[in-house]
Amino acid sequence: MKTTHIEHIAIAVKSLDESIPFYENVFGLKCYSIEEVKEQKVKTAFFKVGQTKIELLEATDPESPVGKFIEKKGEGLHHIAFAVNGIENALNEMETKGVRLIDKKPRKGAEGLDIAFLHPKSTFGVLTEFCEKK
Ligand code: CMX
Repeated sequence: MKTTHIEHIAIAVKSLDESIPFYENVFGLKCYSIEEVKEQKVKTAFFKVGQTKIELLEATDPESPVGKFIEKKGEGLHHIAFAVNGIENALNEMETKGVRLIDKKPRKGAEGLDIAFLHPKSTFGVLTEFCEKK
């Protein structure tokens, strides 16, 4: 498996309307895209820092993964996403190595990327995503 870089770091927030101005006015970053990912019941906002993106996540439903996360843990770091070459092979390799997969097959995520999640219980407590731009 070939991991090329950190594609994004995702932060769960209660409100994009509150957090976007903070990232722009306090950290001096520019939000270049806001996108709803209906399947994940989430609204996303993206910022670029070099090659890596910051993704802010606001739940559109309290029963969604991000809604439940905020209810349980509050706002904060939600997941880290690695860009990989050959996402299907990477998932097969993870399964062979005993890593618990949330997604056995890649699906479409924000920005049209193929994405798949690994369960935080088998990655030292960090929800981990693989991404590939096809
Ligand atoms: N990071 C670390 N641990 C997490 C976590 C996260 N983001 N979300 C949940 N957990 C922990 C829970 O705290 C819980 O731990 P304990 O049992 O020690 O309390 C454990 O994982 C299982 O949690 P759960 O409540 O039983 O299960 P959930 O129904 O909350 O599901 C998870 C957890 C990770 C399987 C689910 O959130 C998921 O499928 N995530 C992948 C999809 C996703 O996160 N989508 C949103 C982002 C989409 C995008 O970026 O486009």
